[in-house]
Amino acid sequence: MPAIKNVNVSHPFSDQKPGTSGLRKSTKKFLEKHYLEIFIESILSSLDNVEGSTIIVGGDGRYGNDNAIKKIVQICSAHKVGTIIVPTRGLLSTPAASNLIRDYSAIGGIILSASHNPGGLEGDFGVKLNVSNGGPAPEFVTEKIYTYSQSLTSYKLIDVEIPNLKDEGSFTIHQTKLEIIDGVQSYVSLMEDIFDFDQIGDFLKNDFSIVFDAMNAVTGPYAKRIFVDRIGLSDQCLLNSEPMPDFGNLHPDPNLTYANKLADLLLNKKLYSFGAACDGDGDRNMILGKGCFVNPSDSLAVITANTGLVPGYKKGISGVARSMPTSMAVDVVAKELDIPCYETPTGWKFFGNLLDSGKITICGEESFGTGSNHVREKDGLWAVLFWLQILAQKKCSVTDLMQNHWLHFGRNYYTRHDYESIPSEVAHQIYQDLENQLQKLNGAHFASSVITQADNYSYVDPIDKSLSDKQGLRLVLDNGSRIILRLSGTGTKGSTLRLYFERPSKSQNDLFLDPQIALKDLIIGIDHLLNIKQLTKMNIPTVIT
Ligand code: VG1
Ligand code: CO
Repeated sequence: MPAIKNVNVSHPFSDQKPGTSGLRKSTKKFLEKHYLEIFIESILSSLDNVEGSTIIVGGDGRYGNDNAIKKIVQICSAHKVGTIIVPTRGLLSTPAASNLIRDYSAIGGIILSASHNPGGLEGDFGVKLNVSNGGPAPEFVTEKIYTYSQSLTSYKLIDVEIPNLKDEGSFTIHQTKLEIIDGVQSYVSLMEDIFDFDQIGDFLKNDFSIVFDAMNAVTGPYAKRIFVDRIGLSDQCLLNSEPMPDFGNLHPDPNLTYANKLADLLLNKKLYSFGAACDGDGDRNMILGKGCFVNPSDSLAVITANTGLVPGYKKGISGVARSMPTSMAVDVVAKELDIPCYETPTGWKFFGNLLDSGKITICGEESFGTGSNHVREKDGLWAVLFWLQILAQKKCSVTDLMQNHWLHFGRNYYTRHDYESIPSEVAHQIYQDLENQLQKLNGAHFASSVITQADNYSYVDPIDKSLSDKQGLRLVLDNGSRIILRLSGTGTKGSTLRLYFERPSKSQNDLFLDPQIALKDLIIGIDHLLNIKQLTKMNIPTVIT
């Protein structure tokens, strides 16, 4: 039997603090000697009951995926993990990982992904840890990992060759069983349990054309299995469906800027009735109709309003939750449905306790993320299927569905402006400036209204009572409008400033404006207050959602 090898490292790492969703760094940083290994050792040191346990390992296929998986298998076997489950080709979307963790009663999963960040040698790499409920590790766990990483000066591994990950098979490494499985099947079965594929198929084959863009990232194989093999559409409905280490140079962030080719097909050329895209690791989704972009906050509201049309939710939903910067469109729906609506900080980890305790069934974020209690992650393809099921039931277009929703519930105009990768000093200066002004802004006139609340958002988890403070600066106006300012916790270059604007519609005559026009006063007002354009030297944000 191969011996356990101890590897000493000359100095620990000081920069392995996980952000909003895992540890994200440039690919080159992760290739530095011992960098990945120390982080994995820190993860295993932080988890309880590692010996004899089951752990799921996979990633979104970006550069470094296979090598990282093999290293992790070597380190896990040195820690006497009982079983390691790896999907073929090492390809595993974040929601599918969440599902496998739950299916196999694993103590957790290690997902290799920097999500929507570009990949390749010049791009980013990342490691996310999900725990036994299938959800992202809560803050007290990530803090523990960070603490270990700052002091660890050695790690252990079993130095044997790991089989290639192409084919299914069962292997023994030291005392550990390595199972290479079909990673797609169990996720597809879960989707079949929730949705009526036959009804969706009949609808799509009758003159309702769809296109799905996997952005050369992880969702390609899942989408092929669902839409082509199972529902029976031609593979022409799939774009960029082969996962590539550099995502074919695409930036796998499904928004109007980075998924612009898809947006052009739907919004300008109007070639399809429905279009959708997912991000690198398959947890985000963008929904488009012919000539119609669905804002993710509206998507959450529409999904919540229509759960009765989806077999998996026919029995009813217990409640909903949204992240604080997400628009309050879903709050309006929850009120009518007479179910509770929770507000959490940004990041899926904050939904975990609410889902586990049964307080909510559906949740979502403005950042193209929606999900439910079927797993403990946001789920891109689930959201796409949800939309298709609603449309198949109602037999209507995306535009009609959206317009009817607003006519019934009113509209929360919404936009997010991102200033990406700006110098950190500038981002912090702008943030600090607003934070310093909070007190005096309370009660001040702003954009033809009055600020009734100006604070830095803090959250007490209703279940475990843990406190998360400094979660975003927020201005709430008398007329229900909100402006929020946050610094991103997922970027790897400089800092990214996110500004969120929202205003509820005033009447039935105020439903169909361009959001940039409807929110103009707020956008101009905050620029006057903080001088963003001048300080960032940018006339327009990098990304407008
Ligand atoms: C962003 C989004 C947040 C999301 C996170 C992870 O974080 O705003 O809503 O949960 O990405 O998504 P930030 O800190 O950059 O704003 V993913 O698709 O990277 O797992
Ligand atoms: Co993602």
